[in-house]
Amino acid sequence: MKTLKIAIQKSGRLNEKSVELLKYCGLSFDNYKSSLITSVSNFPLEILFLRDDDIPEYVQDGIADLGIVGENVIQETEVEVSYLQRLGFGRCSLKIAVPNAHNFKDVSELNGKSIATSYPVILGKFLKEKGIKADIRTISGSVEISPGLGLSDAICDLVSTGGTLKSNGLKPFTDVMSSEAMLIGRPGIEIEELVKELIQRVQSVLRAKETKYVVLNAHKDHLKSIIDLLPGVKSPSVVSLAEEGWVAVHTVIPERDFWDRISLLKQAGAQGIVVMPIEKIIL
Ligand code: PRT
Ligand code: ZN
Repeated sequence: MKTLKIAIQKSGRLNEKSVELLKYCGLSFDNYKSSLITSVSNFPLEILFLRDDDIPEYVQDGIADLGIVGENVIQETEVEVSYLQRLGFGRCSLKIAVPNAHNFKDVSELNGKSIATSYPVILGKFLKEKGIKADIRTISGSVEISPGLGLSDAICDLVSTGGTLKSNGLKPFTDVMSSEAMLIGRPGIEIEELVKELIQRVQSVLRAKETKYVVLNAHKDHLKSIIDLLPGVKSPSVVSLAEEGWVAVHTVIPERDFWDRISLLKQAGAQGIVVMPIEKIIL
């Protein structure tokens, strides 16, 4: 049987979450920090550990069939790959930032200015779209210090908490792109059965992360108003309790409006609410 290869980041911001996702997919493998490649014992898959910058090209060229990497890196390397699944981690945005003292109001004010970045391709396209002629200075790291050193008027860099900008006396000016980790594949590979199986596993893990399993007790008199508050899946299951007139309701609740829904359920008469994480949801 064919063995697939997936490339993930060896170390850095996406490594831990990528390994965790593959483990949640039920894949069993050793994750030694020193190894560059490891085999999955219960699925025909090998995992390659690489620098994130190399992953898109490895996938495009077929050295790896699949990869997990930030959208920012994919777009910067301008490769032809299939976007198979957004993964919901490694979220950040690529922003142009300027020194706090600047009072820029409009992006057109970047005309004639210099902007330091490690993302010259993405920034170049953005500026072209906006009809702005600026001097892009490509540097590979510590972009945030360049205005302070007098090397550029502005920067274009990834931001997550905004702490790095703040501590360097910079403020965000305009968003260039938002990014998150993405499962990518060699173009056309998504029709292969093994790949379909893996994508299905990934999706079942992601669905589970977005949902909680909830069990609550209620008097039968409150059951209708409680059920009216629950999302329209096939659940809930309603089970009689030993105490006459009482039931236990089992259901799933989306993470995004979890607390609002729980408080409405309590107001409607729910008691003894137990909340559990879900490992997988297979449709
Ligand atoms: O060694 P390798 O080349 O594999 O890793 P790397 O050092 O190039 O990348 P790494 O591990 O730093 O980031 C991997 C991916 O994580 C990026 O390509 C993004 O898709 C994603 N990501 C998410 C981020 C951030 N958030 C992020 N905040 N990548 C970098 N940063 C940096 C940013 O460049 C800036 O220096 O963090 C700083 C800003 O963070 P805040 O929280 O202060 O705003
Ligand atoms: Zn990198």
